[in-house]
Amino acid sequence: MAPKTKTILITGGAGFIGSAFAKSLNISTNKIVIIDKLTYAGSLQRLEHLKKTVTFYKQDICRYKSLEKIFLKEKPDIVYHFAAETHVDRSNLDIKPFTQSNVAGTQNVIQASIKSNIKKFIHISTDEVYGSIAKGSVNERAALKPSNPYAITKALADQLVMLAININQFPAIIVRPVNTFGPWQYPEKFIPLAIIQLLDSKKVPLYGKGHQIRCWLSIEDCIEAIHLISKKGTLGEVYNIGSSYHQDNLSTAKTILKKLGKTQREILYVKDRLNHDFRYSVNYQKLKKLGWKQKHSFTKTLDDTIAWVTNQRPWCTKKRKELQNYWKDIYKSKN
Ligand code: TDX
Repeated sequence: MAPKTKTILITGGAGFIGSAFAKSLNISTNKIVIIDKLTYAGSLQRLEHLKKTVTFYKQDICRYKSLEKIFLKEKPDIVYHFAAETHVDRSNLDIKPFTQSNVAGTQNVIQASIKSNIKKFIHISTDEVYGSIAKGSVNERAALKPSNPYAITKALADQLVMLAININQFPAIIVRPVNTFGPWQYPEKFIPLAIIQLLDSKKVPLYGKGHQIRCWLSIEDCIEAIHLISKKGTLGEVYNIGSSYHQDNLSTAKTILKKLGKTQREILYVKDRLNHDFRYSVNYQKLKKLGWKQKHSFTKTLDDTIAWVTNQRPWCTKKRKELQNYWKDIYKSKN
C-alpha cells in the first residue's frame, strides 16, 4: 500500500457535515482521524463504509488532556473543526452545552492544534453569526451581530480563532456556510424533520407564519466549497459559503408537501421561535473568485433527501420519537 502523505483530523466527524466531509476524502493518500463525542446528534452509522479506514476516537473536545494526547499521538497536518452543538431551539432551552462545546471546546481544539504544530486549521462557522439581514447580503467584513444563543456561541468561537490568528499566527481559515441540507442530516432540522413527520402521517410544525427566509445549500456543494477553500483560500481569512436558493419556510414546506402528495392541511402552525432571525443572506463573491460554482439544485437535493429518509425510515422514525420529550419542552416554552 502507498504511504499516506497527510494526516487529516476531523472533529465532529460523526455529525452531518463532518461525516460527509470525511467520506469525500481520498483514503489512499490521507490518514483520517475522527474525533466525536457521539452526542444525540452524532452517529457512527453515517461512517458505516469508512469504518475500517479511519481512526476513530470517542472524545469530548471539552476534555483537554485526553484531547491533547490524541493530537500529539496523531500529529495531524490539517484539522477540520466541525464539532459543535448546532440546534437553535435547544440553545434557547439551555445555552450551557453550547458555551461548553462551541466556545470552550473550540479553544481546546485550537490549543491542541498549536501544541501539535498543525499546518492548517479549517474552522466551520455559520451564516448565523451575522444575525438577521433585512436587505441585501453581507460579505465577510460585516460586523457580527448574532441574536440567538447558538449563534452567539459560534460568533465567540470565530473570535477565538481570529485571536489565535492574530496572536499566534495560527494557520486558520474560517468558513461560514448557509443552511446546509441533504442525506444524513439529523431530523430535528427543518427539512428532514418535515419529511419524516409527513411519512409517519404527522404534521409539519411551522414556526409563526412561516415567513422567515433561509438560503439552502446542498451538502455536496458545501463539501466542495470546504475543499476548495482549504486548497486555495488564504490563511487568516473568512469565506462565506452561499447559495442562490432562498425562500421562506412556508414555501419550503409547501414544496415538501407537494412532493409527498400531501396538502397544506398537514401544516401545523406553532408559536414562533424565540428571537427567530427573519432572514439570512451572505455575499459569497470571495468563494466564487476561488472558482466555486453551485452545482446541485434545491429540488434535486430535496429529492435525494426524501429518498434517503425513505430508505432510512427506521432510523429517522426512531430519532423523531426521541425528539418527543424535547418537543414538549419547546412547545411548553412557546405557550
Ligand atoms: O420545526 C421547525 N419548524 C420551523 O418552522 C423547525 C425545526 C424549524 N423551523 C424554521 C426555523 C428556521 O427559520 O425553519 C428554518 C430552518 O430551521 P433549522 O433547520 O432549525 O435551521 P436554522 O435555525 O435556520 O439554523 C441552521 O442553519 C445554520 C442550522 O440549524 C445551524 O446549525 C446552521 O448553522
